[in-house]
Amino acid sequence: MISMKRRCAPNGATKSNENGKSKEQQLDAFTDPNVPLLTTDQGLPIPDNHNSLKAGPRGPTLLEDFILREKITHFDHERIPERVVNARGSGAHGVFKPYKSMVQYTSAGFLQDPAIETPVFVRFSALTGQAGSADTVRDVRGFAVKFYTQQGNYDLVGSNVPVFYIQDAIKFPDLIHALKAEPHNGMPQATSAHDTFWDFATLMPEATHMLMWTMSDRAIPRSLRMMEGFGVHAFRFVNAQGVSHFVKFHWKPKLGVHSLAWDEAQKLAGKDPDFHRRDLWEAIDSGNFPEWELGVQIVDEGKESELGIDILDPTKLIPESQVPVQLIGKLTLNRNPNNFFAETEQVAFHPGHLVPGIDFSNDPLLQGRLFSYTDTQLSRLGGSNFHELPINRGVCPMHNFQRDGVHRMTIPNGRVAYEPNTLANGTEFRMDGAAQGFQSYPEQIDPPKVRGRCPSFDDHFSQATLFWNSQTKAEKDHIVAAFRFELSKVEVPEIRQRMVDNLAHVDIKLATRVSLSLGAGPPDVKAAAGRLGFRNHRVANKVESDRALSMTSKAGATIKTRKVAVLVADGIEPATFKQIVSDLTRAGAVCKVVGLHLGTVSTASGKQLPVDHTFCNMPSIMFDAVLIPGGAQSAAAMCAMGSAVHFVMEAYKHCKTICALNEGVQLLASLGLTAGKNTDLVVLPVAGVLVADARRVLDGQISLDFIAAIAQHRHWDRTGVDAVAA
Ligand code: HDE
Repeated sequence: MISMKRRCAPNGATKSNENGKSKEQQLDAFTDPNVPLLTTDQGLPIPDNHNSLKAGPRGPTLLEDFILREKITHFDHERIPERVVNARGSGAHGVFKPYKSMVQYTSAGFLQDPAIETPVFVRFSALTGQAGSADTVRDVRGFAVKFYTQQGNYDLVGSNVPVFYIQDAIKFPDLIHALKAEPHNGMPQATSAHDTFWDFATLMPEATHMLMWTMSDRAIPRSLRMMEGFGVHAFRFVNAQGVSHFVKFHWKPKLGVHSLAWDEAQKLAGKDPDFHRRDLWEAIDSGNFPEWELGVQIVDEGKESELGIDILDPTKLIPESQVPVQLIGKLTLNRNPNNFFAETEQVAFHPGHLVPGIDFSNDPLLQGRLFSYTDTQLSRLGGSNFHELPINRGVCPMHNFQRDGVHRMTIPNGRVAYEPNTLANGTEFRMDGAAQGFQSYPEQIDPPKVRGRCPSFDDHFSQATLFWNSQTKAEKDHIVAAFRFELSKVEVPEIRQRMVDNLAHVDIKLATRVSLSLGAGPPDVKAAAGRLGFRNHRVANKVESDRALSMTSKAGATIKTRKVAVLVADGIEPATFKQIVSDLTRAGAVCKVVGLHLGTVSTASGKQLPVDHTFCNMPSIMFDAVLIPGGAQSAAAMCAMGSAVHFVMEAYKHCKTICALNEGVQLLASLGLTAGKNTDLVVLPVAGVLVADARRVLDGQISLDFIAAIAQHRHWDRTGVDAVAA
């Protein structure tokens, strides 16, 4: 039996630098060799791929044209059902390496030794929309990682929000039906801003904590590379001695956690629906490999009751200030897929793909997921052999007597497809309850059978309040604005009122601010508490606020891969900006010259400067910062160009860093940021708006200031942005 003969070290770990390569080599064997010749599926060379077989040059096409029929038939069946949730996604290959051995806590082979490099495939996704929906919609993002370990595939199928909307799997179909496009008219696409979602969410107060997250900027990430990931549920680490600890998983991005502005996200959905996919692809393609550190919060078995929450409740998190996150390894995405369909679309994750040393908790949401993920592949990938698709194959030997089924690819040997047997290779495999392979944690369970929920799940608001208390002023403003936006799309006033009343249990100021723009009545705590389904046995939070819940605590301080637009027109003065561009590039930013048209612009000294993009095809929403160089003629020309003025106003509105040099400051006049005229122009001090004359450019100070300002990502506390008409 192959399973008895695996050539791997105890724990299944093979110490070799080749581990990381093993998946790549395996995929190579399945990759199209690009034969320079067109053939049929059977390998018959095709004589002519432009003309079908006809009865005469002007006659009807013949049914016997098997080449035409084969091609059209294959085309007719190109589509498979998209994922029922998380349909919109982007993937990449990479590797994971632990920083240290976790042997104290888990026997998982891939976490035993820093020398072990495990290949991974990661798929990021958005929960709500269809496969063709826009990337930048307000939504929770999926963060699914498949580790191809020497003990089998381990899938960590998480998201960028540490909690979920519901507590029990039985409500998942209801949640998704309420969230997705409404069934009668198929609208709206990829957004929760409609009646059915808020109808459901307001009747399910347990959703309130996650609503706070999805109404926050976490739900509109600047980049998939700049968001945290969470395993959400409590899992178990189990060591070789059988000792179990609860564990919550985190992914911490090396680039910091950053978001878009809501107005920007909505515009991007139209101007570049592939914004996140493109950003991930381009970063990997240019060698800027995204990295995350794997973090764990470990809780001793038996001590979970001291947390003040029920660790099995997926609507709760463990504050990092209560149980610090230990960083235990690093994930690097270093290769784009060769083929979107074969890899990103056909990859099949499953929270039940475990390795020895990692086990489940009894979280009732997780328990339901354990059924769903294999079941859904039967219709999505067409049968029970989806594990044989190249992207889903493990890199260690696999053997069992599961047999046949649609699209079986492996060819089993011999007459034996059962166990125990003596007819195969003479070895009888019989290990009832033996101590090898995966061992389920032998948790003591002696329960009555109940269809119900534990009262310890009845606290629905305390962590929503904790989240609110942990936000900065700007973050709170954005949450209020998001609630107002979403609820203003809700047509039934009673639903809007219900949400306002529920929010009163989170924070009365929040509820009042939301109610004001909705024409709703004042928040009514009692009305909310009187409604069916309302269960609030509020517990006191162990911490009042937690800095880790605010994105500002995770900003990072790098400008690597940040995009900077250099605005140009004829008459531009290159001497003023070339040094800055080279300083920014050295710091890792990507600078692009943007003008009215492609081709070149003439500089003040009559040279030609190539233009990368136009104001139209790469508007400000596709950049992180703007540089307006000097040059009297170019500044005057851009001031007269609506598209250039709009570019600057929009970047300003979205709180981006803007740096204007010499005469370039004239472009800030349209923002009302200046006083005086021409040479006497004075720019009023505003967060993230930098101006410089030739002297400051030469001494290099402006480059340093510009880099520091871009590294802050956005200047969210910039005042008066609502007054900007862009
Ligand atoms: Fe999923 N989920 N889910 N989910 N989920 C799927 O599996 C499901 C849940 C998550 O990139 C489906 O292969 C149920 C929580 C991600 O391919 C499906 C329940 C979290 C992905 C399914 C949940 C997730 C999925 C659809 C409640 C965050 C995309 C296609 C009991 C921790 C994986 C598929 C990828 C995908 C079911 C709840 C994350 C239908 C029944 C909570 C990231 O099986």
